[in-house]
Amino acid sequence: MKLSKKIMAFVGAGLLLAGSFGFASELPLVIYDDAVSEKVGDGNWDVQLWIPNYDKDKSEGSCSIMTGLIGRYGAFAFYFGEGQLSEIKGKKDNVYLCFDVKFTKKNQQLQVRFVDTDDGTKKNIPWRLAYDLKASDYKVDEWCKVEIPLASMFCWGGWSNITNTWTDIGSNEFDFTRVEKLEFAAEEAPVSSKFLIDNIRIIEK
Ligand SMILES: [Ca+2]
Repeated sequence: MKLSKKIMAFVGAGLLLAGSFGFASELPLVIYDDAVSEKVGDGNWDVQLWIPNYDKDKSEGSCSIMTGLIGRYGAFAFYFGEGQLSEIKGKKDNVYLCFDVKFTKKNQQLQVRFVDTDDGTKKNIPWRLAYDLKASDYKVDEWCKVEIPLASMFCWGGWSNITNTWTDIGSNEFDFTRVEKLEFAAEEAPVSSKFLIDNIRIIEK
């Protein structure tokens, strides 16, 4: 797992300040506009392309992210502090994950998902709340606005990196009081080409 300096500092702060690190973010929460927000950390693994794109090709502002070349199960992710998304619990029906994306190939596909914390116990399984993002559902080679109602995302289980076990889920047990990260993961297949993403945020309507 390749972590940026920012996320390393973030993890360190989380360890050092455990107990005082839990803060809730007001909505809307900007995760990325022209840079990754100071309110979140970021990291990626098995992602060969992840660069700021300052040329004209962005959906707004001065910069977007050019990414891609992601191996199967590779992902880029944005990390939250303990309890940072707890405000969403109870009003999920009015909350949306939004971003702008420009695909370059019709076969590009990612799973976008919130992932809960993992402590290796059955009490805190890292449930995934997911949406399958497929270029085939959008136009290619132009910026598209994606707006995902959190109520439409599906909870399909959890993989623990501590116990190396998968747990199926029968009902929606995803817990917004302990979200660790938002991942863009090559779950079904590698993404062997580039694409652009911008303006990632969580909003309330
Ligand atoms: Ca931008």
